Amino acid sequence: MNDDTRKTLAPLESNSPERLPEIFASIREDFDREAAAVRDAQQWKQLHDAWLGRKSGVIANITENWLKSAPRELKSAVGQSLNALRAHIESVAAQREKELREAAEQAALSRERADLSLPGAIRALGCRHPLRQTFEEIERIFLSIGFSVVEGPEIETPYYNFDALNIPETHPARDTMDTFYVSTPAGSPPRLLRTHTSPMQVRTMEKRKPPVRIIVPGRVYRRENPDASHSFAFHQIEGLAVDRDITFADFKGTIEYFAGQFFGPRTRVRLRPSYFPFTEPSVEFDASCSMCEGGGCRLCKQSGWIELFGAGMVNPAVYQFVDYDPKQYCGFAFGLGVDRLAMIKFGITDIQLFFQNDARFLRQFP
Ligand code: FA5
Repeated sequence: MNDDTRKTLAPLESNSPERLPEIFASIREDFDREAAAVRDAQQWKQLHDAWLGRKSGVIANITENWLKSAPRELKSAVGQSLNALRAHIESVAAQREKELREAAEQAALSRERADLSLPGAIRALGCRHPLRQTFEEIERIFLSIGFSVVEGPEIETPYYNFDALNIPETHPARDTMDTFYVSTPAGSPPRLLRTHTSPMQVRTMEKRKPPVRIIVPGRVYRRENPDASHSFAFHQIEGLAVDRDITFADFKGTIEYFAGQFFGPRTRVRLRPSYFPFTEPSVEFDASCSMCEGGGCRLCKQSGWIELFGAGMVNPAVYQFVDYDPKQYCGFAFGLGVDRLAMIKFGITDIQLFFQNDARFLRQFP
């Protein structure tokens, strides 16, 4: 059926009623032929509009021009033929639309087929923070000589942070560790942010009998003005070894073994006498400055040396707080400044860089 025919359906009266089936069969053939010629969705839409369009489609046209004006005796027959024709067209339309949709999907799929030979998207990998690397390296060294790792609370009581370490309230050593106190409800015991990892010496000895060989990694806090080598929150690793017959030679051998493993041969180290209320004798362990290599600079305050940790033989006064017999047991303890060790190891000249999370800095430690 071409466009002209659609527009000019001959009045039904001019066709004899007996020819109705033949007329509708011929219209249906026209549709089938046109539908078979459709190749894509756009052509299909045109055909769909031409036949099923609400205003000027063939079905609408037959309804308007034939059905409505059909003589009474023909109305039912025209109606039935028209319904059969519409049902046929709609079922073909549904089938063709399904086929076209599937064909379009198939075409899209074959266009979008994954090319497995293409290189994948490369994701930027993060890296371990230099302080974490330093913690892991120190732990590895001490684990290899029989120490084990324990951890303790960052919020402490004055008893563990000071008193049980032989630093009573009036002791001047409390002033060297200017302390952050935590506000607590009225009537409850005072709490503070631990100023060093040494409270874990006492907590461990309270729970375990000798032999004890532990290290305690952790964060500590002091009211300090930040500069290139000082921070108000920094990191320490406490070490403690207590047994029968431990001597100063065992202590020196242990920390020299650690220094050799950690720094290698280039960095120079030295021990110098010091004072801590919880060790007797006490020493300070220094390494040559990573920035000036001993010549004197801003980082080492012109001394050529950077203080890395304090250490010494456990003061027998401490054993009394943990019920150890000082006549039977002795040992050594040390408190490594992890940030300072990392600075020397990686040649970092400002401790503040560890805490700024600048990706340009962190990227340098893959
Ligand atoms: C102590 O904290 C003792 N508890 C160490 C100790 C343990 C001695 C066991 C004897 C036996 P000191 O205050 O010196 O000691 O701190 C230890 C190390 O922490 C220092 O050598 C230094 O490397 C580091 N340190 C101290 N203050 C700071 C700071 N503000 N910023 C960064 N590192 C610091």
